[in-house]
Amino acid sequence: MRAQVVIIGGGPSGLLLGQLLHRAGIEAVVLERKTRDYVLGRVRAGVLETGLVRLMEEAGVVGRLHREGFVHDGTQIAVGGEMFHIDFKALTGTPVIVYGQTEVTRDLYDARAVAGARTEFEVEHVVIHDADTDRPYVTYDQHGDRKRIDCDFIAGCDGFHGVSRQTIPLNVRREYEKTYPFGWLGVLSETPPVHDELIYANSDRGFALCSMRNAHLSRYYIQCALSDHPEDWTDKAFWTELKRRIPAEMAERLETGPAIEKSIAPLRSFVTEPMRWGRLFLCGDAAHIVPPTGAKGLNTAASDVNYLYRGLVRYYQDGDSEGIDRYSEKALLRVWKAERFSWWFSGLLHRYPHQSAFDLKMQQADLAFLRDNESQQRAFAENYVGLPY
Ligand code: FAS
Ligand code: PHB
Repeated sequence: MRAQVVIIGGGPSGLLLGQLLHRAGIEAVVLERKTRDYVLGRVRAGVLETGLVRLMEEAGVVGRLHREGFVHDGTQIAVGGEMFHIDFKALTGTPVIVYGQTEVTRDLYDARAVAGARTEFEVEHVVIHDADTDRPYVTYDQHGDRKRIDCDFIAGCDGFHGVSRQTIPLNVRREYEKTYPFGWLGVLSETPPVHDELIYANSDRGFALCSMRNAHLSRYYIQCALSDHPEDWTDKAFWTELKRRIPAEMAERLETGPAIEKSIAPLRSFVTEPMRWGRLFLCGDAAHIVPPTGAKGLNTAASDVNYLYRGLVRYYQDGDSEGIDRYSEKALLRVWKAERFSWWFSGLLHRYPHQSAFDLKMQQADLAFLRDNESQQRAFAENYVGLPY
């Protein structure tokens, strides 16, 4: 079999790239390890930058997003029981959209099915061959049969644990990593959000985040020990701890309910360079990971897709390879800015083991500066709503 582009991974990166390429008349096959329902069962990101929304518009997949997504003009930052607001709209003219990654992925799968574009589920043992030649191909097993797809290009959209990054030889790859000494315990509950904006909280008991998916579905997180497991936390224990970390007024009005999903995500900053090797291009979590504090994971995957999509269109339509040749350089410029913001924002809000009294004073001064200084708030807002592509 042959395709112009093979996309490994049917998460948001792979599906968004596939849909954009399809609309440009470029044939791409998506290979996904799991089933559609398994992929949709993951609860992850919740905040979309307008850059991602514009790409979804270009992909022709924004009906539900515009109907059901919440436009947020700002966010709340809570410090030791007091809250202050950062007004994205006033500071940058740009809002963010709150719409779950699960729904983005669902919309993209539905669009792909309507377009009749090819997605192979439950593939195993994907191997990338000859990526450093002009005749690459991919082999994989599916329901006991070995299959092969010859192609022009391969997009590695298979996340942090995929095969794509590992295909790039160790003597070519440079990896940068920082792990964090805590995780996020997340709960999804069929309860109304506690506030109409997100609340990021720095409390002396640790970080907490109050988010949402819609008017009847809320998403909450608390910083937890890396040794914790979701089953260590009863719903009651979770709600009690969350209430202790958010302002009293919010704690009083918080509506609790059964957790319909409860999971722990470790936090990591990670980047691999380069994001291209021959005919193989890495996109999204396959190339980089951020702590979810700044809501940059999904959104930085989208900017990768933007650069790769436009580079491939230029190649196929104009025979001009400059876009794909500069892909890694351009994508990494924005990746590192998202890494910096996510690292900085995580340092501002979390309590670190062995934080000295001086470190705590620095954190509090940083928070006070953000509260009191308009230019610091503008810099925050510009990063949060999304730096330009
Ligand atoms: P994904 O990991 O989403 O998708 C990769 C796909 O490739 C998966 O469907 C996988 O099954 C498939 N795959 C893997 N190996 C394969 C192989 N060998 N062959 C075929 N297919 C293969 N970001 C935020 O902004 N906010 C958050 O709150 C947030 N929470 C997160 C919580 C968790 C537990 C995790 C892991 C990530 C979280 N993220 C969050 C980041 C997340 O949203 C990612 O940035 C986003 O999923 C990136 O999308 P993809 O690059 O498509 O990778
Ligand atoms: C979420 O709603 O899941 C969410 C929102 C903002 C973040 C992280 C996660 O920074």
